[in-house]
Amino acid sequence: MLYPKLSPSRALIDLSGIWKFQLDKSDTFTESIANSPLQTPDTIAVPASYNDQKEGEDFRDHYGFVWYETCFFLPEYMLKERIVLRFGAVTHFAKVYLNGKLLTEHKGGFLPFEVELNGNLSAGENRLTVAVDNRVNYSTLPVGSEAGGNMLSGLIPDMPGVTPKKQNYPNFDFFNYAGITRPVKIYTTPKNYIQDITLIPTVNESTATVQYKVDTVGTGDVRLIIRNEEGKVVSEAAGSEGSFIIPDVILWQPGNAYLYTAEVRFGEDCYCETFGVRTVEVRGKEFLINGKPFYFKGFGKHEDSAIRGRGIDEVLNVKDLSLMKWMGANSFRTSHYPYSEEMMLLCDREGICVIDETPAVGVNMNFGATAGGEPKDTYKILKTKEHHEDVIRDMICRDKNRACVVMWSVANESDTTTFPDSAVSYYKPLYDLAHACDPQNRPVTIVGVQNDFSKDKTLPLFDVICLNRYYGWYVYGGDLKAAQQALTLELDYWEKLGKPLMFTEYGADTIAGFHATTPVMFTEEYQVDFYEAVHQITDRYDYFIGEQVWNFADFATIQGIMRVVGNKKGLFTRDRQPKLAAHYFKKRWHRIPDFGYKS
Ligand code: BDP
Repeated sequence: MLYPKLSPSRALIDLSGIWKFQLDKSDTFTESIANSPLQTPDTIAVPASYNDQKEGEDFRDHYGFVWYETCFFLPEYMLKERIVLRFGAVTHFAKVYLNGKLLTEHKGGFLPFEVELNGNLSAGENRLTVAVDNRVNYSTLPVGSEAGGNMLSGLIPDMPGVTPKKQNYPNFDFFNYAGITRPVKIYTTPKNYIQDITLIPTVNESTATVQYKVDTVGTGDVRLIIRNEEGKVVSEAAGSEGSFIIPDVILWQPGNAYLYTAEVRFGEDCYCETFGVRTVEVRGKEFLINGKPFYFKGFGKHEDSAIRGRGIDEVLNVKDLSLMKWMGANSFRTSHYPYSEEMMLLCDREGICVIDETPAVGVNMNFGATAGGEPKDTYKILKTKEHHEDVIRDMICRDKNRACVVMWSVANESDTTTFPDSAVSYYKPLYDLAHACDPQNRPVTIVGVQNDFSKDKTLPLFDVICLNRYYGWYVYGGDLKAAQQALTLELDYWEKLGKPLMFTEYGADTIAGFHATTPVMFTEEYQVDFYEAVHQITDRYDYFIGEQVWNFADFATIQGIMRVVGNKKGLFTRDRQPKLAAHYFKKRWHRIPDFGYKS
C-alpha cells in the first residue's frame, strides 16, 4: 500500500486537528449515534491516543467504544478525481461513517486502511464519524485476557460479591493506548491510477538490477524515471513489470543511507517512491547486509510518550534516532506492533536497520494475564490465526520497499513450548506466508520468550533465533554469577543449531536516581552490572549476532504490582534522559563495528 504523498497528479489533505469526542459508556454498541452530529461538549486532538488527553479514570481506563467526529469541505475542482480517505492507524477496531453511512470497518490497531469516498460525498460539508473500540480479547492482536477482573485469578480466585470494574486485561506489558493514533488524510488520484509499486534490488559488483512491478487500475502506459539523491536521472524503464539497471550504484548502508527515487507515471497519474539498494541474507551463522556480517546494536522500543500515548510524534522519532546514533546503535525492533509509516521512512533516510514486528504479542495462554491453573494449549483457545495472517500480509505489503527493514518478526513471546507441536502447526504456515509475501525475501524470525528452550520446536524453524532473556532479572535476579552460568548453558545449546542468534530483549528495571555502592536490583549501578555480566558471556560466541536491549526508554503499562508507574527498563527515562547504562552502552557500541565484529 502506497504512503499518501503529494505529486503532480495527487492532492493531499490532512484532517489532523481538534475533533469532537465522546466515550460510549453503554454496554451495547449504538450505531445510530453516527446518524446525527455528536451531542458532546468534549474535544480531542487527532492523531494521538485519547487516554491521557483528559483527566479521570473513566477516560484513561475506558473500556469499549468511543466516538470521534470532524467535518470537512472538499474544493470542487477535486471532485472529478478519485478521492480516498486514509487512516494511518486506529487502535484497535474502527467503524468509519460518512454523513451517517457506514463506509468501512477495520480490525487491528497498527496498520493503515483506506476507503474511496466518491459517490458518498455531499455537495457541501461532510461529516466524518469514527467509532473506535479498544477491547482486546482472544481474537485480537495484541491478545487480551477474557478471564475477568482479577490479575492473580490463577492464584487467588475472584471473591463472591465483588464486582471489579470493566476493563481490558492486556496480555502484554504496555498500556493499552487507543484511538486515532496516526494521521487521517484525504488524497486524490486520477481515475486511472497507480495502486502499488514493488521494487526488488539485487547487486552485482558496482551495478544494481532492480526488478519492479507497478500495479495499476484502469488504462494507460507505465513509465519509470530513476533519480539519484542529486536529482540526476540514472535509469529509465517502461511497462508495468520489468527491471532497470543502476550503474555505479551507491548502496544503502546502516548509518550511511542513500536513497534513489523512482518517479512512476501511469497515464495522468504520478507517484514518487524512494528506495535504497542493499541486500540482506542469512548465510550459515551470519547475518549479511550487502554481503558483510552485520552485528545488531540497538533496542526494543515502544511508540510511547507522555500525553500523546502511542500517538505519532515525529519530533520524538527524530530525537530517538539521534539518541541511538549518539550511542552508536544501528538498529531497533518495532516491538510489539508495526510503527508508523513516518518512522519507517525516517529510518530509511537515517540508515537505521529495523526488525519489523507484527502486533502478535500475548499469543500465550500460559503467561501474563492469561496464566494460571493447568497448562493450556494456546492455539486451541485463541482465535487469532486469520487475523495473524492478515497483519503479516498487510505489514509486509506496507513496508516491502523500505531498505531499513532487514527482517520480519511474526510474533513476540508466543507460547512455543507448552504444547510444542500445536505451536509448530500454528507458526510454520505463518513463517512460510511471510516469506511468500515479501518480494525481497528477507529473513523471518519469531521472538522467543524465556522458557524451557530444549522443548522448543518452533524457534529453530525460523531464519534467525531471536531471544528475550532475563537472566539476572526475572531469572536469578540479583545473582549475576548464576545468571552467567544459566546463559552459558543456553547459548551452548543453541550453538549446535548452526543458525545466527541474537537478543531482542534483555534488561533490568531501573529507577533513575536510585544508586548503591554495592549494586542491588533497581539501581542504576545494577543495570550496568547486569549488562556487563551478560556481555561477558555473549561476546564469547561467534554465532551471537546482535544485542537489542529492553528497552530504549521507560514506558507506560497497566497498573499492577509488577510495575512502578510503568516499566522502568529503559536506558533512558520516558522523557529521554540517560541512565548510567546509556553511557555504558555508548562506550561499548562505539567500540563495536557495524560489520565484522565476530569475524
Ligand atoms: C517481555 C516482553 C516485554 C516486556 C518485558 C518486561 O516481551 O513486552 O515489557 O518482557 O518484562 O516479556 O519488561
